[in-house]
Amino acid sequence: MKIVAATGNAHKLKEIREILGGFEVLSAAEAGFFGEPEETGSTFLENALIKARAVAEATSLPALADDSGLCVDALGGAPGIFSARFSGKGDTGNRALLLEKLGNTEDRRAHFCCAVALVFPDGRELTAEGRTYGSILHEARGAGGFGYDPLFLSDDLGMTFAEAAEAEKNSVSHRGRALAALKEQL
Ligand code: ITT
Repeated sequence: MKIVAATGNAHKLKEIREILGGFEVLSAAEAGFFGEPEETGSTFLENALIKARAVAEATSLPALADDSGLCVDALGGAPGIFSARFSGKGDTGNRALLLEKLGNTEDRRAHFCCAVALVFPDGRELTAEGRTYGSILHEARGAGGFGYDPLFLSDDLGMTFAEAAEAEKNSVSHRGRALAALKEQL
């Protein structure tokens, strides 16, 4: 089955392709979609549906969107759905702002959330969610992954997502778990 990944984030696309081995996953650009749907939802799931619906409608192909982010307990769940836009200065700025906001806070617990939506051109919709738990380090560790990965010490792996091999991260990540749940429905 051919699926279009409704994302402009190349790191997400790479992980989605690895996790969904067996499906042909086109990038949005490969499917001729260059828009950036506005994420006006108030939950990960609403935003995933907004992105997937826009791409399914424009390309007439099944479209898969991922809306995800980091929720930090001591920050009341922030940055949450605003994870990509937290500092306005990309991944490096986002990590710096997170460390600044946490300062020496002792409670460093956090989790990643991921909502995925698969929308078919005939209007059928499948959704699933995944979470993964860990804590925020005081400084970055590891060179892999993207976003907040170097600061996120995974409870499951005992290392940061940036220190983990790609397959290790995918086996316990919020994205891996959400897509596994979606695959079961398929
Ligand atoms: P699209 O909306 O085009 O898919 P985006 O990067 O804007 O791309 P989101 O709005 O879902 O996507 O924001 C996700 C942000 O959450 C991402 O930019 C990272 O900062 C963070 N994030 C999500 N999953 C992550 C992961 O596996 N590792 C590290 N950070 C992650």
